[in-house]
Amino acid sequence: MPILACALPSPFAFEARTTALVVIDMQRDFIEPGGFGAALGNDVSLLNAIVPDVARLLRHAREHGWFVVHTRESHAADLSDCPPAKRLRGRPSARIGDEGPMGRILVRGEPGNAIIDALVPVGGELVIDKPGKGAFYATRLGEALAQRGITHLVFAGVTTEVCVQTSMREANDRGYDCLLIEDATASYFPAFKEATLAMIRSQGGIVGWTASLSQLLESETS
Ligand code: TIU
Repeated sequence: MPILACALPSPFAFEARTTALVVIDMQRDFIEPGGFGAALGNDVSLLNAIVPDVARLLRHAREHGWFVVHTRESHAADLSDCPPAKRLRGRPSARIGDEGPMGRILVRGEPGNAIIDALVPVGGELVIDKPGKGAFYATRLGEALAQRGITHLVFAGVTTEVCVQTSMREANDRGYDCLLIEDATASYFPAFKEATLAMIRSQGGIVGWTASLSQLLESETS
């Protein structure tokens, strides 16, 4: 059984057959100019920087036979699953459902809503479309993990303090042991990323564990 001895706040042990990698929202809408993240006024280049590490993590999960899940934050074309409270929040340059350079912002099936080419899902992997920030809310993720006997979740993706943290907290409340890979997650606000990592592992791991990608890669080869 692999053990990440250096995980924080304590060693993290897991087995490949009961572990899933959950890659949160590595979509053009958040990572490329012209999408939802940019419409909110963010510098999307900060998110692009983690793509090589997320790709390495994905390769590792595939090689070791973990179940792999990808999520996409997305809404139906008629926006019936997008509450006005979400659509009308703030003063973005374009709102959810508006036409942008990559199609309609955050709408399922539009070019901008796709997972970036470098991290495209392969056969046998689960793709979850989620209307909220959390991966469990209004999705079939819980049932899919239960069906496979998954008990441990390894998280990556964007943004650390929004969809990653929300999903990890939802998973923690559902009884999963959760590990966040520090270099495979990013925020538009680096200070928020650091604060989130600290929150997760505080109080004895109140939300879960964190570890670097190299610590994970070493744990599997030793
Ligand atoms: N705005 C922001 O930081 N994030 C989101 O809206 N969604 C995700 O985190 N995926």
